[in-house]
Amino acid sequence: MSVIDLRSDTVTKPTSGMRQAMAYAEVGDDVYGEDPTVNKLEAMAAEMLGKEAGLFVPTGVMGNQLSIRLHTQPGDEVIIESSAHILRYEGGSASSISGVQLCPVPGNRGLLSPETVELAIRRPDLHTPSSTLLCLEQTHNVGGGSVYPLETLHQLSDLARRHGMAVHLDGARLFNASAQTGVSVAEYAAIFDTVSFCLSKGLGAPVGSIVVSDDASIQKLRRLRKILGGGMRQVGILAAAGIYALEHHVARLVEDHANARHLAVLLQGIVGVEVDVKSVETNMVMFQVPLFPQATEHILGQCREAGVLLNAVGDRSFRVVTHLDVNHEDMEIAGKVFARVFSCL
Ligand code: TLP
Repeated sequence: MSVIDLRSDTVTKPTSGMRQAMAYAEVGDDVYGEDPTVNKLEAMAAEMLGKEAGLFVPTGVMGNQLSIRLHTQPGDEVIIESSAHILRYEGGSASSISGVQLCPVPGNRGLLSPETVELAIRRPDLHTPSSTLLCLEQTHNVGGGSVYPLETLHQLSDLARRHGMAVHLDGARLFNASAQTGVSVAEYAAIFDTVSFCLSKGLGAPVGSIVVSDDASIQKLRRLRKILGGGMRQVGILAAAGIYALEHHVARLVEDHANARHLAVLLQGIVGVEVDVKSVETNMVMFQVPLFPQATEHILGQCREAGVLLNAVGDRSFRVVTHLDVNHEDMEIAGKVFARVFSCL
């Protein structure tokens, strides 16, 4: 039985075209700056996002954490939405690596408003930490792939700058946002000092993220990456996958969004399933089955046995994510599996 893996868009496997590109990549020692394929990917990403330079890093976590380290001093406070990936899923690394504390601000589907951020920004005071960085997430993972309107991003960034703060974007899925709104990734990136985005999610590369910024910041980030053990050698083999992803897998993201919407509509037709179809903006669907008699683990097990993998995000609350390795027909099959599993409702 073939498995339909909807746990995350991180699960995709490289296509044969991508593997070919990896196999024939020109390589060199990237710590010496001599890997032509890495250099090409970094330049390409910087150009696409309209920034001076880019840095290839192994993971989205590293992209975020290097950026936090760049913008802060130990004891500073970082303002962040309370369900942000940096806060929930990065192992507390902002405090262990940068010695900062995170100030969680509640958002609506993960999206912050300027009014609530304004209240959270510390005013200069002997007693308090300094608010030096605002981190935003686009699209927002726990928010269900939600997308900030461009206007709100401008307002938040203007506000932060008025208070002398830097602004970082965890843009793990920035290309999904752009595919949904038609706003270019460069227009989004222009609002931020640093932007990290992932090649290994919707874009389908096996590994890698990029941080883009100005030349001076990327130089500092390159050193910080080395310090944290992220200086890689003949890594053009991986960068080639990233280049392939940027060349071949950006335009198709709208298909993932259509598949997610389709699955949400199928879920909506199942008695006892709570899903807000309107809130499905990109490649994620969040749904709940609050009255299901058995526990979350049981539901996951039932779906797994029927060949569908998904993740729980809370009690009887689930996330499904569409990506390169699933298609419209898989949505139909998954919809039928969910209907069967939840048929006792
Ligand atoms: N998200 C993963 C899990 O870690 C939850 C997923 O399956 O969605 N920023 C955002 C918004 C992310 O969603 C993720 C990964 C990261 C950063 C970290 O990326 P990696 O896994 O490459 O370190």
